[in-house]
Formats: sequence, C-alpha cells, structure tokens
Amino acid sequence: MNRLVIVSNRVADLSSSAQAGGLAVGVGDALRQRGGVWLGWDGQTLKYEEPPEPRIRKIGPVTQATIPLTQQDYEEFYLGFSNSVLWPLFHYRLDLVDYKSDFLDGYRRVNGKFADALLTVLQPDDVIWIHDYHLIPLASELRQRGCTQRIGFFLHIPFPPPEIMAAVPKHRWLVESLLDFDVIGFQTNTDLGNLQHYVEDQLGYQMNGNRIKIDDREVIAGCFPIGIDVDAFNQMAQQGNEEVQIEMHRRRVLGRQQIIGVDRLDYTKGLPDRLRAFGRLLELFPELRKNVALMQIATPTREEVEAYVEIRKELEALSGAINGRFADFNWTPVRYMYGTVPRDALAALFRASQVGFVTPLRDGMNLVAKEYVAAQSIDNPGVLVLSKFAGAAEELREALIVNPYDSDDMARTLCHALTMPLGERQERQQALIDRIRKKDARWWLNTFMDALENNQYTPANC
Ligand code: GDG
Repeated sequence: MNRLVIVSNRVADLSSSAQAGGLAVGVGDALRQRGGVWLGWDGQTLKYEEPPEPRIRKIGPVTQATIPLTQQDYEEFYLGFSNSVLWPLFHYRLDLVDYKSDFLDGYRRVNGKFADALLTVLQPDDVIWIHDYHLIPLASELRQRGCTQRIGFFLHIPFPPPEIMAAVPKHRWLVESLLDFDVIGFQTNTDLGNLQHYVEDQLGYQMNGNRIKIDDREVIAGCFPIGIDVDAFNQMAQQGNEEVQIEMHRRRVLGRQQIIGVDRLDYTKGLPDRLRAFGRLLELFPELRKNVALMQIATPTREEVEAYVEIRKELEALSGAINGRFADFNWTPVRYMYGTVPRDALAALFRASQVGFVTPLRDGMNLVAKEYVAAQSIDNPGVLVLSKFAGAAEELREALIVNPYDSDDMARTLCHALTMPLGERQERQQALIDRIRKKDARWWLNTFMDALENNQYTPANC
C-alpha cells in the first residue's frame, strides 16, 4: 500500500477531544484507519518567513507535518481569499464576498509555500490527497515543481453553479487549476453537476461519465459523500456523560423535551432562522410552552472576519428576545451556548435530545446530521429535522426535510417531530442508520483511494 499524504489548511490535534470542524473530524477518522502523513498550517503567525521544512510530530500511525504562516499570509490567504471570497461564494452568498486583489496574490503565494513544504517530505511512491477550498491551486503548484505522484482533491463545501462561480475573480484560472488534480471529489451530485456545467460550457471540455479528457490526461470527477465512524460515535453516546445524565433525568421528571442544534457559529448554518423558527413554534403551539426547550451550541470560529462578529451579535439578541418573551421563572426556552463542548458530551447530548435540528442555508454535507443519527438508541430514537440545502439531505431521505427560509414550515415540522409516534420514529431511525453505516468514514476513504490509487470509480456508489 502506498503511503498516504494528506494536506489541508490546518492539521487537527488528533489527541484532543474538543475538535470542532467537519474536516478535522472526517480526515482524522480516515487517517486513524490507514496511517500516513498530514501536512498543514500549525495555526501560528510569524513576522518573518521561515525555511520550508515542516515541523514533524508522530501521533500513533500518523505523522503530522506543520508549517507556520506569516501575518501577511494569514490576512491575505486565510482571512482574505479563502474565507472572505471563496467561502461565502461557494455557499451562494455573493452579498458577503469581500475581495481585494492582494488576497488573490496571497492565495497563490501560500499555495506555493505549501508545495515547497510538501516537497521536503514527499517520497516517490506516495499518493497525495489535498483537502478543501484553501488549496485548489496546489496540484498545479506541485506539478510546476516536478511532482509526478497521483494527486487527489476533495471539496468539503458546495461547488456553486457557473453563474455564481463567475463572480470569483480569475474563476477560469481557479477551475483550470482544479483540473490539474487526477481525482476531484465532491460531496453531492449537485456539486458534481455544477462542475460539469462549468467545464463543458465555459472551458469546452467534455465529461464522459465521470471522466474529463484534457490533452493526454484523464481526470476523474466523482461524488464521495463524507461519512463518520458510526460505531465509535454510538458508543460514545451510550457511555454517556454524568452531567448530561443528571440533566436528562431532571427533564424526564419535568416531562420536558429537548431540541438540539450544534454548529460552528457560521452564517451558512442558518442559526438566526433556526431560532426564529423555534420562536414561531412557541407562538403557533402554545401547548408546547414549558414542555420543550432548544439547546443551541455555537462554536467559535473565524472571529476575525467581520461577518462572523455580526452573526454572533444577532444570535445573542435573538435568543435574548425569545427568552424575554416566553420564559417563565422555572423554564428557559432557549439555552444558547457560545463555546466548545467535549465530543463525548456532545454525543450524549444528541442521544438525550428528542429532535436534532440541522438547518443550514447551504452546507457541503453536515456531519452533525449524521452524528445525531449515530447517537440515537433504536428503542427510543429522536427525530432528525434537516434542511434541504445540506448535502446530507441527498442521502438522509427519511429525515424530516425542511426549507430553512420558511419559519412556519420549520415550526410545524418541529411540532410533527416532537409528537411523532414511536413506531414511525423507529422506522425512520432504522433507515437512516442503515444509510450512514453503508457510507461511513471507511467507505469514504476506500472509495476515494480506489479512484486515486487504482483509477477506479463507479458512480452507482452515489
Ligand atoms: C465542513 C463543511 C462538511 C461542532 N461543535 C463542536 C464540535 N463540533 C463538530 C461536530 C461535527 C463538526 O464539528 C462540524 O462538522 P460539519 O460537517 O457539521 O460542518 P463544518 O465544520 O462546516 O464542516 C461541511 C464537513 O466539512 C466535512 O466534510 O460536512 O459541510 O462545511 O463533527 O460534531 N465538536 C466538539 N465540540 C463542539 O463544541 N467536540
């Protein structure tokens, strides 16, 4: 088996249980299974350039190789082009794009820096798997430096339609760079279709099945929905967490149900709309007041980008307004927490909540939806309420699917979920757990590796 070298913007601390972020969870699960090297930014910003050699640290079967960035890199590449241009744009939020030409220079420069660092650790038989929107030009940078290994790319976030892509400055260059990979992986068929439209209509290439012919090369473009380690998460949920158990017991005595939401505090996750829908539930169904609460955990992220500061203020105001309007001396309708919770407590909270409320306005996949399903017991499962704009909705068809822009639809669906009979809950749970088991973390790794190492890809898998 070839050595696997993974590259992503950040390298997660595999020894910590408080990781927040889907890429860290997904890639961490995959690397623990197969072993290999993981190269990325160490999170440090320096005033001066350092030599390209990364710092090496071994954790079990994984070698972590990390590099620092300069303050300028951080501002232009990370906060700038990656998170103020590509992130909003790929999530269909043209209104939030904040572009400056320095950002693009920084984006190119840092991709070159990643290529230089990678070359110092690469061996001839390695296979390279690059992750996410920060590193789209990396294959092209590596090829320019003579790298001949197979290189794959997985996009964790949506790939927008050509009309939206056209708003990225130098979008043609960006998509041409994407085609320098040997395998390009997307979360959903919608994303894959959007790439196909772009390459056929804008670049004039033909996609035959899942292959795009470019001169004498062939690129595989496929759909590889990311999965989780279902058993490990279920076990964590079963083992429980003492504080969560006590809290659950208290709620049982009071006959109260809990709706749970867990997200990075990102404007793509639809948090204000979610809180408004919960407020609408209490308005439309007064009999539910004092019988249900929403627990929303919002994990800090990208706090230096202005749009994130705004949404935090908005959420604090909204949760305050709902509580001010509906709370009683012995009932708080919204429990809003801005912080990070250990993963085992999260798993136990999912299991102890009657509804998983996952309503992004746009999301590549959304692992929280899969984790909520994995955490349930089949004896008395909760109900997943899922936005139709999450990539996960393409697979998880037995969830209650909602339009996150329609508060009344969400409120009624929440009421349906809270009152659903046991038999129907069990049927839905069984179907959902079968789906996430079939396409779990191992499936994701193996199907991608099959395409990358063996040039094999069967779209029927999707
Ligand atoms: C990107 C794409 C795609 C959250 N809060 C805490 C915590 N988390 C964990 C969750 C979950 C992960 O972070 C979040 O993953 P998501 O998939 O929901 O979302 P993104 O971070 O936006 O991930 C997404 C993903 O990449 C994978 O490809 O699904 O569409 O946007 O695992 O449980 N974990 C802990 N404490 C928290 O407070 N421990």
